[in-house]
Amino acid sequence: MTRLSAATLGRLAKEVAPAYVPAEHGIGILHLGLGAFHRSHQAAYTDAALARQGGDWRIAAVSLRSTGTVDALAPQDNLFTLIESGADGLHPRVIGSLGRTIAAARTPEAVLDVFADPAIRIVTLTVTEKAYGFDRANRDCDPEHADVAADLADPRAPRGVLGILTEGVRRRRDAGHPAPAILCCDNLPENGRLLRAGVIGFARRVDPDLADWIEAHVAFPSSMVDRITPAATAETLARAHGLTGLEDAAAIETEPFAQWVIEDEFPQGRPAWEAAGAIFVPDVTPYEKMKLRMLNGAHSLIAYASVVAGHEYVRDAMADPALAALADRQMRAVARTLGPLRDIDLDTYRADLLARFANPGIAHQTRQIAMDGTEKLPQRIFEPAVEALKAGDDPAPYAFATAAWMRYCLGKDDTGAEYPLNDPRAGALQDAARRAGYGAGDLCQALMAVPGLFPETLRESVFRAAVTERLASVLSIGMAAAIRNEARDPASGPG
Ligand code: CS2
Repeated sequence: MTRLSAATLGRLAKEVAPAYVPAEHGIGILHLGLGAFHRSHQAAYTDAALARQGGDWRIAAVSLRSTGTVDALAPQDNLFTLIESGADGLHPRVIGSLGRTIAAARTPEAVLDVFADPAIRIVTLTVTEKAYGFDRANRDCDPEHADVAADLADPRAPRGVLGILTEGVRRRRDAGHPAPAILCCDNLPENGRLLRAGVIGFARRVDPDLADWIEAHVAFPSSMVDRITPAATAETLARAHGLTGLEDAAAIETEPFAQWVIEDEFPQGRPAWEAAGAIFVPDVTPYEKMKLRMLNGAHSLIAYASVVAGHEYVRDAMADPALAALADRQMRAVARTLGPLRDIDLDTYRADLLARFANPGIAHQTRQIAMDGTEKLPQRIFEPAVEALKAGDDPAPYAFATAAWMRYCLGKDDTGAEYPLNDPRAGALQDAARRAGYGAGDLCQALMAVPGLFPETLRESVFRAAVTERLASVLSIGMAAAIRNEARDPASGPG
């Protein structure tokens, strides 16, 4: 078998190979978090930008924890196949924008060396919500987060995200180089502003002058990112081989749809990401809210209901008309919490989301989406729920999603099969669930009492009663039947 590499690129069909010579372009971006999503999204946008406008904008991508992806990419000159899977079949494309990959666990110093290189003009991040160590309520870093604590104790040899950003920027400042723009691409509300606050909070604790310098000199544009990208499987790799004729240990599959809305604050320039359709706006917040509440909010509902009811993939969940109706109902409800958006019709956006979730070519595991609920639910479910309650809107959709998550926290599906609770606060959730047992009122109360998770308004009687009622139903008749009942209830049906 012949493996994908710079030397074998010539064997690819013209429309599959990069439309530029990757090695002719220098590195201008440092990326933290070399997961499938980075490769299907920012790497693909940058690839299109290089093809369209050239420039020294290839990416040095860092895997913070694992080494597998770096090892898979190394023999391939960091080339990989991106398969777009949609209604009109499979479309492979080889992405040439990764110029270098680094496994931070093996060579942490290499990350800081690249950071300090003045050729790096942008640092991007997809590290997942929980990796940062934010104290979101106080717009600060959380000194008790394991990485933050370790890096505060040893700030010159950081291993966590805020520590690396702070130390990287310090080295740039001390060398007299301008700071790079730092672009957060994780699903967090006002992600740029939050990251800015986290980095400044961290820097303030280790070097107050540096904190002032960051405040004055570093741009943290916010961005909304979107592309549904499941983790790659053995089939993905086999499919890539079949489609391109070259073996690829780092292939990934994604949907045809992609969206990137970015605040255009790049003092040292940026790739022509608009070549692949990125939109530049002065304020990303309304787009972010739309995406987090409609797409991710519905995803979370589907994930918790599905893990308990036994749907492995989102597309299976969408084949259950009652669950699809509840996802639709929730999206209609959250749409009422959003203001108007230029160029976006929310009804079309919602219909497109339902079709994207049902895409038969995408095997997106509901367990993957169910991970880290305590980091995701606040912006996806709780914030819009608070706004809906204030506006006198029906709390039912939010209450059902919350009840589904609470039922999921019991760690056992409706057949009794156990699964691990994958959440940074799994310990607290398990304790609460264990203490409360299977009584709906007690379970609801115990999970609502987990510190800092539920906003006060939701812990009060109206919402709590709405959640308890649904949780009681899920616990007594099982998730599948409770979904059917909920979808039938005319008082809370699609409006
Ligand atoms: C998902 C997201 O895992 C999750 O929580 O909701 O990863 C989702 O697939 C992406 O945000 C889509 O852009």
